[in-house]
Amino acid sequence: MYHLLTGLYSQFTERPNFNVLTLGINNSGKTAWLDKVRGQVSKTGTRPLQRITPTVGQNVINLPLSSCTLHCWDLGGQASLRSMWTRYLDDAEVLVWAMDANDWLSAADVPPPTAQEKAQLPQEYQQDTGAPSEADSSRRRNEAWSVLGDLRKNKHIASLPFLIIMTKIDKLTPSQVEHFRLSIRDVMERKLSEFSSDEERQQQDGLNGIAESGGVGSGNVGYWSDWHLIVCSAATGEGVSEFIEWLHVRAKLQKR
Ligand SMILES: Nc1nc2c(ncn2[C@@H]2O[C@H](COP(=O)(O)OP(=O)(O)OP(=O)(O)O)[C@@H](O)[C@H]2O)c(=O)[nH]1
Ligand SMILES: [Mg+2]
Repeated sequence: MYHLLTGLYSQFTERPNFNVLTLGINNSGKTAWLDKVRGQVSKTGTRPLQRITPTVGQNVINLPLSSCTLHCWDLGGQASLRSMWTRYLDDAEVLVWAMDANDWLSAADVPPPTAQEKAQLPQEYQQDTGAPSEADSSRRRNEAWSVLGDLRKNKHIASLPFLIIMTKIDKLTPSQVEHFRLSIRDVMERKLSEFSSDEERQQQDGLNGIAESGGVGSGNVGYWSDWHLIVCSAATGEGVSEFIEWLHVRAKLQKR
């Protein structure tokens, strides 16, 4: 009887989990970001950024909120580890995709900082060597987008609410951040619509083929209509409230 009652009690009092799958290529800032969010939600400290090492395997971060627990999976993003992601896809209820904002500056037409603006940055970002070269950034942008395109082929993933986090904005000057905020959403909108156009084309090709063969077609055109973008920093905590709020609303919609 005691066990029955305690079982019933915990069934009615336990907060349901909302599974947040956090992915992105290596060095995109997933672990540092989730550590910052955890630190702010639980009001405990965070690890110094220099002590965050590449993830080999997975981290699980539970963020208890009023109506649910955000159960965040943070998986290693190195190329050799990405095949492991497939094990988590089916149980995901939202996809968070991390990218380093510094890799997207030229794509968002953000001008380089003036010498005066640069002098206001923390010492370690003032040398030119601190910023990634355009060749590196371009390679990482293409890699991130191609990996995301592969993920989108999974129909369950493509049907989920989708949150892009643009990390490490503390490395930018205030005017760069302002510029970035103004233009990056349009850049992403355009990039995401390219996925839809490709899929539409494929669906159309499929339908043409079907018309000839008499079969039934399928496609995932129009997915990721519920998407959002947050610019954030694990160094300053910028974006933490927006991140929690956006996820909490999605969790409440799904769990009611
Ligand atoms: N300045 C600054 N550095 C950051 C920030 N976030 C992460 N970093 C640094 O970037 C490096 C990579 O961050 P991680 O959080 O390990 O990146 P990850 O995406 O988890 O990488 P993998 O685990 O390899 O997939 C770390 O050494 C951090 O010190 C940030 O917001 N600001
Ligand atoms: Mg990591």
